[in-house]
Amino acid sequence: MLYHATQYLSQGESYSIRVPASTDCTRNAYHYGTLVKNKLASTDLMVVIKIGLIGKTNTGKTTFFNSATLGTGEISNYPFTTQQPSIGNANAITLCVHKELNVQDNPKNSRCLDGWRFIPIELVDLPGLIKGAWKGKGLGNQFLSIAAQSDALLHIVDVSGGIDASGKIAEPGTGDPIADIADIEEELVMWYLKLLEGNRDKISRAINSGVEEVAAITDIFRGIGVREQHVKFALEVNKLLGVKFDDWEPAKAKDFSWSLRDISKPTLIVANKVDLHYASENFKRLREEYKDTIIVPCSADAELTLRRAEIRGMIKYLPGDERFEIKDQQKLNDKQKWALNFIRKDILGEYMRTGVQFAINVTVFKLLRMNAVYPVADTGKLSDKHGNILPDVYLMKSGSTIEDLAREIHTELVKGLLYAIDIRDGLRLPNNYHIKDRDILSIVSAIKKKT
Ligand SMILES: Nc1nc2c(ncn2[C@@H]2O[C@H](COP(=O)(O)OP(=O)(O)O)[C@@H](O)[C@H]2O)c(=O)[nH]1
Ligand SMILES: [Mg+2]
Repeated sequence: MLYHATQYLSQGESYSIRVPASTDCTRNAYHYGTLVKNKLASTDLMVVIKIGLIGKTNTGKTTFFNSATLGTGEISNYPFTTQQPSIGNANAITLCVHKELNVQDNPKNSRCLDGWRFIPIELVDLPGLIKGAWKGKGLGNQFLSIAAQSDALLHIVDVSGGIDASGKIAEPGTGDPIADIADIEEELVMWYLKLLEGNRDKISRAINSGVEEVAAITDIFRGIGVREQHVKFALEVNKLLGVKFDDWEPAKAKDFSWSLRDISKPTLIVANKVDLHYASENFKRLREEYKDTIIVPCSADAELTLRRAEIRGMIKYLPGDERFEIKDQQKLNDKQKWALNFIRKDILGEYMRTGVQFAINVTVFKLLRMNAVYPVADTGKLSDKHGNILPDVYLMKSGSTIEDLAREIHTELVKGLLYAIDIRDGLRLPNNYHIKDRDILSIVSAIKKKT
């Protein structure tokens, strides 16, 4: 049986996303990161995390993208099939601190729903990668370059084996998701290798003129998020430290590229289409094969169904939830009832959740090791200088300090930075204190108190 719930809840609607204009102006501010930055954040320096969706054609990337971005704003001119990358706004969701503090919040750079904070992130939907993309096939270079500029990647795979090796829809059970993952990985690694090999002379020249090897190699990859520590680590694991760059064997260069891709671009595998036959067997095989990788079982189609039903007022559902409530059974036709029942029993019952929101949360909080931190200016009211309570939440990488936070909020703030106050216990925290998840902090600066 081919389950396809969205068809029952989206009659008369095309796949292109047009969300009803919202009265909440912040909702319309989504679409591109610059917009998010300009309209949502109260500061000019907020970093928005970018997550790229990669995978073969027909694995469900666009369905994942549509479900994760539905309800977060309008995406204009959205094509039926993806010819070019689309950027949309999704959210990382974390328990809001307002309940613990027993206050009513006025979120500014995020939203708070039922006690959960929705923190904007960017999702990039890329067209399916084809074999030979690294050689420039099918606009391969452009797509790989956009993928490489993401902070992390979600590798979407059809875990039902419902596509063939070239990405054409096939009978579930006939395709091989494990080989599909390897094919896409190969494209990415080859692309890193191509950048390295294509710049051999440049790297050699730099090293010969006195630039350190690590710096010379990092320079080539800097535009795609590679940092010196990534290069150093990739050299180390391949025992290339101390080996002269000009003497690298081709096979070693490929191993190095593989490590560099792995280290610099955290990736999570999304085992999509768990609602189809053969998915659970393949999912087990996938887990065996990729023991060191986080794999999230997912039904993007089910998430799209639930979010659409939510928007139409049929059900009460928060993205990522383990349950939903039907508001009025009378208003549903038999097929809609059947679809929702199927999701409740076979997806939420089996896998706890549809996996879309979970995959995003795991990427942000586990893979990228982000901590959610709430800066406030007024330690008594827990507000900014305009009286908005718990207005902003920042995602800060694990290891970030008070000084990093001050810099993120405003460059001026860091100049006269004195210390921060931990709102929970009133303690003064030194500028090198490592921020923890859900910290609520007030930064004290001699120059100006900005937040
Ligand atoms: N059964 C099922 N079908 C899905 C799911 N996600 C996507 N599809 C279907 O797979 C096909 C390809 O999806 P699409 O999102 O366009 O894939 P893309 O080429 O990777 O962007 C479409 O017919 C989708 O409806 C899912 O979770 N379950
Ligand atoms: Mg697509």
